[in-house]
Amino acid sequence: MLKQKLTLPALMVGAVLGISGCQQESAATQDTQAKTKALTSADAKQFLKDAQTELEKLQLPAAQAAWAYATYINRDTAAVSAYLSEKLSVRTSELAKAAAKFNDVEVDAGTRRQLNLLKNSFVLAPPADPAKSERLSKISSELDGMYGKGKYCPSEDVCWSLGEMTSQMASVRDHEKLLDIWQGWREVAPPMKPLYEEMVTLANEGAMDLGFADTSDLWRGKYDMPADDFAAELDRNWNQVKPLYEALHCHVRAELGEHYGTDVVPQDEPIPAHLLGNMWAQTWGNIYELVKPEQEMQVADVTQALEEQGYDEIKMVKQAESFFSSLGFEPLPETFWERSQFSKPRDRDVICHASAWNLDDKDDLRIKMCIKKTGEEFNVIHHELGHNYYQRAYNQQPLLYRGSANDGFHEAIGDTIALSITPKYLKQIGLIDDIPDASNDIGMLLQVALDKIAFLPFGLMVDQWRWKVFSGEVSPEQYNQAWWELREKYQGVQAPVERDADAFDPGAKYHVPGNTPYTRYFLAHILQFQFHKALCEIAGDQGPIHRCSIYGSEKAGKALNDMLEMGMSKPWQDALETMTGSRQMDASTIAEYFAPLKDWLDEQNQGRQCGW
Ligand code: X8Z
Ligand code: ZN
Repeated sequence: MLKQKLTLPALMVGAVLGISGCQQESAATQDTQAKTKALTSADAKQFLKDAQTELEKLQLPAAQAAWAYATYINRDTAAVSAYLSEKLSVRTSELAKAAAKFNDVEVDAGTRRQLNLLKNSFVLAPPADPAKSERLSKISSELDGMYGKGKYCPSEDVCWSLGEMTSQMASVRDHEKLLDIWQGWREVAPPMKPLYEEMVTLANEGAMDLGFADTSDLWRGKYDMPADDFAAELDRNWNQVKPLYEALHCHVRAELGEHYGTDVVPQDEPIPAHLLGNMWAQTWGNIYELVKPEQEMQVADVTQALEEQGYDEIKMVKQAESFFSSLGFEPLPETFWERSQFSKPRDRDVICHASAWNLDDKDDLRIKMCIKKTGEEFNVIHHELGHNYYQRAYNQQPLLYRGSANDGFHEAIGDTIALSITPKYLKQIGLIDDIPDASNDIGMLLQVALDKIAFLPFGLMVDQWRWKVFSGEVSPEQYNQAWWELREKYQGVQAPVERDADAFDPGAKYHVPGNTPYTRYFLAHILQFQFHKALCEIAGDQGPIHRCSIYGSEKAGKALNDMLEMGMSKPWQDALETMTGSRQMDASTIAEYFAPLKDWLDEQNQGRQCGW
């Protein structure tokens, strides 16, 4: 993930955490002085300048402490990281409140935007009461650590990390074993539940202090449009792709029924969540072999190719870097290679969930991963580097503009590049020998759809749940039930066994204890196809978009960079228009990309009972 807490994203280091009572003078003093005379636009500009200088100083140590904690979870790194994040968070909140003094002052659009961004920058806003903001900071850091340290011990002398269980979920085909792993990992979550409840209350208090109705209102208010209009935009895009998702679901359920038996996979119910090749049933590409077309199809096996070509973790990252270089981006700095975490350390707990970091808003870029040598992880590496190149592209902007146009853009860049990992590209870099001809396209499209289309309803439902939790529509007693209702409604996936009364299954997904908003990934899965299409056109690719690779096109690279450099200086609609010519997020490119697959799925599904 983009460590959204770390860039102004950097402001959000503090956003999640908080300290109080910090006595920095500047803005507060100015406020008092300013009261005596009418405020002007020049005052607002000066206020923003001072605020950004001050926050910049608080960010670097907070980011360094957060890195130390994430790559070495222990008591001391937890304490230091929580402390420094809180300092930054509380100061940001004080400044955001002080910014309200300019509400009625006439200022230019850019100044107004920066004043608003200051207020909107939080993920979890700290309450004004110092004891409470300190508590919020500690809970947030503890939840992160609980997830990072999580493991499942099926017997006394065997314990599995999440990474090990992830590999098993991908490859094991015995449904009882899968169920054991699925349930075992979820034991990490019940102890999180009381902390999560407390956190929701504290964060809502912080949000209300800033003038938001609750944390959901804060989260939905970051999209350059009224919160309710944004929610409607999500629905509109989801409805555009739903027929394709439903067709994919129908086919996959039928094939799983063939494999496991219809007593395990009833044909008129949601699919049991442990059979889809992924711990959260969020991407299904790992069960391609179970659902592939009967007719023999040549589909590139990147995992196998990486192994055959002797790729190690570093070589995988270098290969991803060279894609960006081929577009005209500068190579990553030497410090990236020295300071990143590429592999899982053997001697300590770390947060393995992939993330990209920008510590100093200059050149201290890093990724933190526990890379496994698979095609799936090769894509994740591109995803993470997309964050790093974005961070570097906007580092000339003022602090408050150092972020992506909206958070979906940040998540979409690396994925856009990864859509260009087509057979044509794999041949160019020597990973495969032959490009399969068009008669194999259904195989390739199905493989991509199992990851990208299957993901969409998951990408949507996680925050549908959190928004209800933050707004109080779902109470703590209903947390788990509400989670599964949404899983069924959107994904057509169900819990494979009845869940215990104390189960807290949302806590077993990184972004919930990690407090990373999730709608961004839904947006990214729509946007990346729009970006890919636009860049393919700019690159002059003549073929169908699912076969296009922009590798080597400096023209496409320039167009991409023009958008990245804007950071969040303009509404996201402007950034989108710059590169694609459109001002709307729109799923019709997805329909175009997968059109041949949709026809094929509809054929397969004839006579089948679809839906749940
Ligand atoms: O968390 C991530 C990235 C880091 S921003 C690896 N993703 C989501 C997830 O793993 O749940 C990428 C796609 C969805
Ligand atoms: Zn990400």
